[in-house]
Amino acid sequence: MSRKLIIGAAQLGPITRHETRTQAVERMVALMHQAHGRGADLVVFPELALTTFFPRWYFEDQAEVDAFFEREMPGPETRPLFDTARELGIGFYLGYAELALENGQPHHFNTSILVDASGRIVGKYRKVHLPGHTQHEPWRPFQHLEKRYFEPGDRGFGAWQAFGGTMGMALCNDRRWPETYRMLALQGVELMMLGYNTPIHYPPVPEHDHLQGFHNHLCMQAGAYQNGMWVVGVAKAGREEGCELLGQSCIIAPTGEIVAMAASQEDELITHECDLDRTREIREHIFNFALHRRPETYGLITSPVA
Ligand code: ING
Repeated sequence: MSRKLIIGAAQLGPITRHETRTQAVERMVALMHQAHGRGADLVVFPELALTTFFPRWYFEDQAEVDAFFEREMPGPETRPLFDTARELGIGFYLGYAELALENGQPHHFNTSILVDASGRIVGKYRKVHLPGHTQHEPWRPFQHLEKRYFEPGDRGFGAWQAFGGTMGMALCNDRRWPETYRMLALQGVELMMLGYNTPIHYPPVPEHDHLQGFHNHLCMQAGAYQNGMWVVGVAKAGREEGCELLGQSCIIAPTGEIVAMAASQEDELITHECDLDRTREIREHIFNFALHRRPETYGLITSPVA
């Protein structure tokens, strides 16, 4: 029996600072209905999909920062996503800012969850690679304070049996690091999904601004091909609070081919029928890990930087 999944990549346009979670959720529910009309089994939303990308601003007051975080998932404002999942029989990936109380202590993570077609959370991932900086750097036209507002993910890279296959999750900057894909592939992941918020302007190296789209696809296409995995990358796109965010959400086959891509910088659904068994032509041949990998020669990769 073929294991074909119809995947929806649900790109979001800008979310303004004062847009409510309810408004953002309404936009996402509309995209889930659209996906249902195309027979989708799973819809992937962006990173931090419930609010504007707040790490672009420097906040002193932790209460102001915490206002962008979710203390419960689902909560009253996000429950309609879970209800819609159950009603339509569609799963979803959601990126959001997680405020977790562990041993009575608050912890802040850049998080994604995987929810199945019955509305149950089957997996949670906390972003490993946090880009940006921790202190206010006024020389920048906008900040990128993920290292200030989030703790590094404490759960590593996970794999979950769902939707008839092995699913994996990542978030934004993770897609630039080859280790992300390999860690998932070594766990048998056949389809990995990730959301991103990527400013076109990269203040430390502005000469790369015109290459953001190229680098975005380069990383995900290479990761897909070198690990024989479907890769679904979904943007928060467009001019958000004065900051241009890259769009070009896409679905990439295990061959590295982009099989679907968004054409706008707004809310847009793209879909593709992903045959999970197409991972085999790569995993059983050119990147057959058991036959060809030489981990005994790769020790440096996991040793800390000297
Ligand atoms: N955003 C960016 C990303 O990795 C960035 C940060 C932008 C890094 C441009 C390098 C160049 O896509 C997040 N949220 O990680």
